[in-house]
Amino acid sequence: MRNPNFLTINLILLLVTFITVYFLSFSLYPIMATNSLTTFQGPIYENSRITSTSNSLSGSHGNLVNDGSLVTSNITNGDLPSTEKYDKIKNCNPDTDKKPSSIEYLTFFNCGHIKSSSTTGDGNNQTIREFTLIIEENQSIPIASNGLTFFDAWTFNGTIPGPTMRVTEGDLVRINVINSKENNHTHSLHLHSTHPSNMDGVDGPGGYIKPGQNFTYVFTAQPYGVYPYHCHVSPIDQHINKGLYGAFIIDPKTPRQNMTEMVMMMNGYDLDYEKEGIGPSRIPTPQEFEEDYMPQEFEHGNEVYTVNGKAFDYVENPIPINTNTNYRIYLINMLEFDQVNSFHLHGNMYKYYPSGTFKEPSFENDIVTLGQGDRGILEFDYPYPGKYMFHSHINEFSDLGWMGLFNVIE
Ligand SMILES: [Cu+2]
Repeated sequence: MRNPNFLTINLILLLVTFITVYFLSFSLYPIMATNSLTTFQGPIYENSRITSTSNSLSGSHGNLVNDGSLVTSNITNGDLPSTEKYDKIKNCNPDTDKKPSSIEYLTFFNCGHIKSSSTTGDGNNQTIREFTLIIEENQSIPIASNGLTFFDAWTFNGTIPGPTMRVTEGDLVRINVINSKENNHTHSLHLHSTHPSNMDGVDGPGGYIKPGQNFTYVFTAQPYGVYPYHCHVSPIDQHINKGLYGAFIIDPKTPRQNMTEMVMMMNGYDLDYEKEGIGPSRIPTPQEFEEDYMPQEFEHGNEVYTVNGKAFDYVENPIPINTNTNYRIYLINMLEFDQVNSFHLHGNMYKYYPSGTFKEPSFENDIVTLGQGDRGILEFDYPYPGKYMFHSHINEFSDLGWMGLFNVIE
């Protein structure tokens, strides 16, 4: 006969297991429900018929800087604006197919198509934003006001830099990247910010979009800040040098102080990338010298430096701004082949927020030096009218195009 204690212990164990499973199923339910909203839709591996954007460049260099006063913002913590109201505050441009000129690019924010709102597990609404990026090779892009053209450029939606995508922290973002079937190279979209590995544009299907294929990157936007995006297919420096990059802004749920905003992306062009050969990387060791071995590496260098893609454009078209008015610049450095770049403002100081991920400025200065991919937010207002330069404080870069002017009007 079996020990009755043994039976009792078994019964108790069975009861404890049952109770645990029962309560676990309830506690996991909201998590599962939330995850279903961010479930990856999966790539669409079919030859998409690409309809190229037919909007021509407007060529308008008129009144381009928004006065930032479309909507009066009196928002405090806990009083969040509606998606529609916030998009107006952000100066979102409804014409998401438009290819802005480098002048228009300053204030051209693409906030995507809002599909619908979903309710998350915590009962809050989640805004869903959809973007389409079409990669095209063999593009001719004007890169200086003297008519200099970058032939065989590669673009996101036909411009260098690509469109400035703008979302709010917590939004569900879907970016469909289409690699045009006329292209000859594999590409990807690598976004900075926080997201799952399979949405990083490096590993898996999202890291290798072949010509004629597309991939939809899906993630919840976090944390707020200013970020670069770029293609991450090797050789990465070539895919970036060709033009595959742009700005990505995640706005905080509680809006920053309302002011006129601009994007400035610092870049460069190595126009003879293909022709550049190998050069000595270091002095050979005595043994290498004896063996007639010369250590070598590829060397590349930029011939043109710009902010927003076109050399000297803001010298010939100074940016009109007003005295005693607040301005904000989202600044990103996407310069390849040079270790650093910088932004120097004349006749003024600015508050600087590294990466834009904190609401208090880290310092006040008239120069900031950035490495490749680094970025931040500048805020300033001018007390005195007149023309003021802004440029790289590396004079080689400013002489080769990275220079502009603010025309401050009383
Ligand atoms: Cu690429």
